[in-house]
Amino acid sequence: MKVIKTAAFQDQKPGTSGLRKKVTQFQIPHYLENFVQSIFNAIGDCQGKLLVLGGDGRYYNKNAIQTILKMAAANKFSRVIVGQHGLFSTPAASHIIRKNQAEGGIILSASHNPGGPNGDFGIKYNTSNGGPAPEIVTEAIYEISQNINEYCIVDTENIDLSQIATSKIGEMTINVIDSVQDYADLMQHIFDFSLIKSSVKSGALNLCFDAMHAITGPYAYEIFENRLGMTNAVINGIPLEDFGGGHPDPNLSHAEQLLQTMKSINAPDLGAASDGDGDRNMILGRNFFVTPSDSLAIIAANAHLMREYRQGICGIARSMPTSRAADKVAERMGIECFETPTGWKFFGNLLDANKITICGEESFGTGSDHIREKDGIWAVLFWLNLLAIKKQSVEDIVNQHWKTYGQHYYARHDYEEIDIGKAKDLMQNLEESLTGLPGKTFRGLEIKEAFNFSYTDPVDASVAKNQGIVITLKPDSRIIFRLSGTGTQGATLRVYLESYEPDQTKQGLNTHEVLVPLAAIANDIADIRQRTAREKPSVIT
Ligand code: VG1
Ligand code: CO
Repeated sequence: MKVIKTAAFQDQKPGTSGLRKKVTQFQIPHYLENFVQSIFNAIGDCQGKLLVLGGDGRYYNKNAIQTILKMAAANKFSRVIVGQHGLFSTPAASHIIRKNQAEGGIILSASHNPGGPNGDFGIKYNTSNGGPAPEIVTEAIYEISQNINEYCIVDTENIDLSQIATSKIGEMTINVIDSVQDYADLMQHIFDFSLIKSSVKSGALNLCFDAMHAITGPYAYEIFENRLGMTNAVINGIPLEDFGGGHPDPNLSHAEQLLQTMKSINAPDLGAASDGDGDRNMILGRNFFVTPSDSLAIIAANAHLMREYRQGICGIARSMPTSRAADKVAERMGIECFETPTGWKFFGNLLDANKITICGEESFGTGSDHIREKDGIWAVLFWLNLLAIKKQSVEDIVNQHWKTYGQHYYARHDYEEIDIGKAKDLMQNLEESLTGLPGKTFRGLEIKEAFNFSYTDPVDASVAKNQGIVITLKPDSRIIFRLSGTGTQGATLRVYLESYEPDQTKQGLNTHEVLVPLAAIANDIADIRQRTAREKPSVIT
């Protein structure tokens, strides 16, 4: 074992979901090691403990895995469970941590950010409940990283991760396990595979799943093709270190091929895609897009039809910028709907305390209490199971939902890679204007409230401040502004627009057109174009 002297880096502050930086940054000597040692120091005594380790297979995954294994041995972990080839999707890692009652897990991923030598890399620590470390833990890691001056590592050969086998570094056992099996079994336990299978067999149900050359490929082949018999359901299923040069973000801008398929004459009943690390999902019907916020609400409204949730759900949670479609479902069910800050880490306490069963975010994330991460394939299976039960099209299911609950027109406008100083000024300016806004009318719509969202966790009373600027307008619209916490270049301004429409005759219109006035008001209030020097958003989802 070697103790290596190091100098601290001052920029290792985890964001919305772990530490994300350019690969080139992680390649700076000691950069990765410093952060990993900071995680281990935050855990405290690692002696005798079990760690789960895996990543989404992006460029630098292989190098980082070897380093972390050698550091885990030096820090006296008794055992590490690693996915074969160093791979785990984020939801699979969450499940493995829970199933094996591990101390925690390290997930290597920058999720939906592009990969490759010039792309992004990331590292995230999950605690024993299988969920992303809460802020109190990420803050502790960050603090340690700012003063770290040494780390420990065992000087040894690289470990062979290509075979399912058990090996050792000194005293520490390394179990290389199948990355897919346990997760696929969990899915089979939750959903009615025989029902889905018989619908598929009768020709009444088919799927196109776009793995975007990311981690879900192997999971999708095993679950959709092998276990459910959906031949040729998976496209872009071979994981690549640079995701084939693409942007592994399942949305209308990046899942081009899938979109074309869903617009074609032979479109399957369900189209879906997942992101780099497999926790996101996009749901499409034939020539029809389901907003993630609607998907969350529909999943919540229909959960009781699934075997796993047949007792009903105990509560729902959504992140603040997510549309309030889920709130309408909760209201009718007489259960609570919690509004949390952006990021899955805020759902953990609610799930652990049995306050919620279903949760989700507008950013293509849905999940339940089966694990402590959002889960892309779970969401696709939910929809498959729902289609098999309802024998209706995706579009009909959504239309019916709107008739019952009303429609929340919704879009997110992202201004990516803008100047950090300008982005901060914009937010600062907005913040300062808040008190003067209520009562004012913009383009015929009166502002009701204007505030900076802060959250008090109902379980441990921890407080998260400055989580985004919320503007509510009469009769029932919202505009939300926040800066992204996952980007690695400049700043990304996210503007979320939502307008509620209970009138059935005004539902199903073109979302973009319906939201034009709100987008204009957002610009009036925040002076976006002027301040960002951008004519329009870089991405609309
Ligand atoms: C984004 C999304 C957020 C999500 C996070 C991690 O964060 O908005 O809802 O939880 O990514 O998802 P931000 O701070 O950039 O808005 V993933 O699939 O990238 O781990
Ligand atoms: Co992700």
